[in-house]
Amino acid sequence: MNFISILEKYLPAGVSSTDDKDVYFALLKAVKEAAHDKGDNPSSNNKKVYYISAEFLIGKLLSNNLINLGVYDEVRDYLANNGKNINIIEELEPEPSLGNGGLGRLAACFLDSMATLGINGDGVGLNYHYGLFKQVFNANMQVETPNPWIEPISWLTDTGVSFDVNFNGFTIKSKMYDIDVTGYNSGTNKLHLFDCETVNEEIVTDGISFDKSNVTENMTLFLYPDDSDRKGHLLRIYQQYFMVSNAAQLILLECEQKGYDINNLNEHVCIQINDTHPSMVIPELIRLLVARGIDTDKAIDIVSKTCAYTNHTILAEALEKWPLEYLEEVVPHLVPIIKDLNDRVVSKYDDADLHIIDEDARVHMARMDMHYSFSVNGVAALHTSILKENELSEFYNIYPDKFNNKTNGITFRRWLLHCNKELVAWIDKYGAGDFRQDAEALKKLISLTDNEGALKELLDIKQTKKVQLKQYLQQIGKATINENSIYDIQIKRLHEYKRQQMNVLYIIYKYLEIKAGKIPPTPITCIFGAKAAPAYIIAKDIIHVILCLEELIANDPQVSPHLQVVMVENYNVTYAEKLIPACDISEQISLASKEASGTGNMKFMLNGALTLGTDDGANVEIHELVGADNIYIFGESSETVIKMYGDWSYKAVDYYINDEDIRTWINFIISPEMMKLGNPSLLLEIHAELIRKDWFMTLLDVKEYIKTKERMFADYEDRMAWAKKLVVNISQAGYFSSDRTIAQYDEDIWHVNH
Ligand code: 26Q
Repeated sequence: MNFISILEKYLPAGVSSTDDKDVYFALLKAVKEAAHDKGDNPSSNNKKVYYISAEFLIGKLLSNNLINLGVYDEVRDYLANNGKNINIIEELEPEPSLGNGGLGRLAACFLDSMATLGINGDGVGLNYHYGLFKQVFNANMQVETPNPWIEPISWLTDTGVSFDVNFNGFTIKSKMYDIDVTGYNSGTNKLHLFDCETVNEEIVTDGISFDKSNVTENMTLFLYPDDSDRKGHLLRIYQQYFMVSNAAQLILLECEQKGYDINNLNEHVCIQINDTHPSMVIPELIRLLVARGIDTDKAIDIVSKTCAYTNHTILAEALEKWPLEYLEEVVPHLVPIIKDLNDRVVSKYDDADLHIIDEDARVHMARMDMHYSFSVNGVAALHTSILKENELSEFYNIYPDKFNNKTNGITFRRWLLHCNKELVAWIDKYGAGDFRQDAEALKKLISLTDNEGALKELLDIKQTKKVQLKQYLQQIGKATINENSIYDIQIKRLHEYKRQQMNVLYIIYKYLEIKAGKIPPTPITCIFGAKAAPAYIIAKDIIHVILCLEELIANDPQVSPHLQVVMVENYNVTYAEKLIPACDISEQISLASKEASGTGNMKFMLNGALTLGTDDGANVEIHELVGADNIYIFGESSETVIKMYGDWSYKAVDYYINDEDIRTWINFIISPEMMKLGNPSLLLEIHAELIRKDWFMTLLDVKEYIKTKERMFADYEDRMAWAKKLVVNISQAGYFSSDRTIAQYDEDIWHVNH
């Protein structure tokens, strides 16, 4: 049946006399029906991949699904002919916040690409009712509130599937909900989100507070609740085990239903472990196999051939290490298995860095993954080489064949077809429309660097997207920005290593320049979007400084025509879809060696923004692809940075003492004008942090950063030269399609279609 006929079934009163929200619900139901009608991706090779992840930052699903089903234009026109605007209807969909940032968004892009490539593969995660949190600003500070997203009619389908998950002396029954993952011109896959029967939304009081020890009621309320204390840590372990026990039981159930012999599990199943959050799937699956009569050695062997691990970070503090005592309290039945896994390692290797359980009785989850998986991958070339040579070198030495790189990617359905239809029309006009099937077809655009007409059109498209963003920010009452300014954008999780604080120092520098009468030729709008983890004090301080600067500058008539700061509230996927196409300058300024890959960098490049960045993560690969003339790279190299950590040679205070400019900028944070606007103790805290600690070496790179940014602004003035650089970036962006990434996962790791 054609899509409009399906839709009309759900609109008994006709579109024009149905209110917009009900039109949205009708569209949702029609999409679900069409997704079902398309059928599942077939199981070729009798093998299936399960992508287990604590985060799936899926964003709104309506438009994406309409695009993937190939009916977007038809639906838009049908609605328009009946007096409805698809953009307004899209806005009515609540966005789930089932992720923090890159890792969760990557998982969502991967689901889209797996479905598109016809790979039989599902996602498995948790159905957090309130997601991460919704960010609200109050008195220039972040306040966390719940982000409810599940409406009576939603993308979730209750499957009726339920498993018992046993904890220490009690059992929780799960409920499995599915979300359809509609591939682009292909079959449908599933995202399985597990919930618990006894979850109780009522226990949340006062923002995002709740009784952390009431596990039967709180299990699936929030993603990563405040883990600053013991109860928070225990809850994370409860959630993780709940996720992986359900995943393991589902996997075995599906194998049994298909009549597979679980002795050959690895021939039928590949489990991709997304960071260490699902690592307990290893001992859990061993436990379940042993319970089905397989002997322990064999069970360990099967599981090791079934699991593959992806590492997303080299920050030591983000590598999970759980005290054995916590595991004893939450999952005592896994402890003997983990100890056995460790004993096998200890009997083979003396090197304590290889042991799963360390001398302080902490369980290193990543080490368990590396010993008992067949594949270990990093997420960008530089990241993987740092893992091999530095962070995980002991493991690389014993398992060289397990290590491999899979440079991240993004789905072009959401990050081009959906968010930038104007640019798509331009790409089509110039003959690169094949990018829909083959992202590398964008390379055909390279000849346009000599086509003045095409270059002008590209600049016009950018202008259109800038105006659209301006209108949106105005409409929601956030800010009035100048569409004739340069849009300089940094949107990502708030973290010191990403160095939003360095961008802050630039703004202070520029503010003081303008005060001194040095007016930039084109005004500058600095846009930020970021959530800070609720217990991450310094990150919250940085948000505070940004918001205070926003207010200070907005109220300064001498500066505000030339410089504006806007920090958007509750930055999320939907916001990204509006910000990225409007951007001129993409800020990717992490301390070299610290950003595993980055994926925002790829989205900006694809949408015609130039990167201002360090040679870090996938920036390195962007740099190689576009060449030094088409990217703005600054800062110390990853080798130098790694060396400086090794010999403790970085001392922030020396920069503060020896460099008058740096001292001026940092002191501005606690200037009378800032102290009057902000909370003095928070401003003093971040001021002291930058001088005394600055663990991520802001002051090392700040001067070169400012110099490079100034060069970039000067280059912006030559509009045609700038447009040429945009063309080079867009034409080289094909490599960063997640279709390429997923094809590589399948060829090298999963072997589902290959
Ligand atoms: C760990 C322990 C305790 C509590 C929380 C965590 C935790 C939570 C979230 C650790 C890590 C994360 C998220 C990490 C993340 O988003 N990493 C990003 O992954 C992207 C996809 O590979 C990369 O592009 C980014 O470079 C990387 O930062």
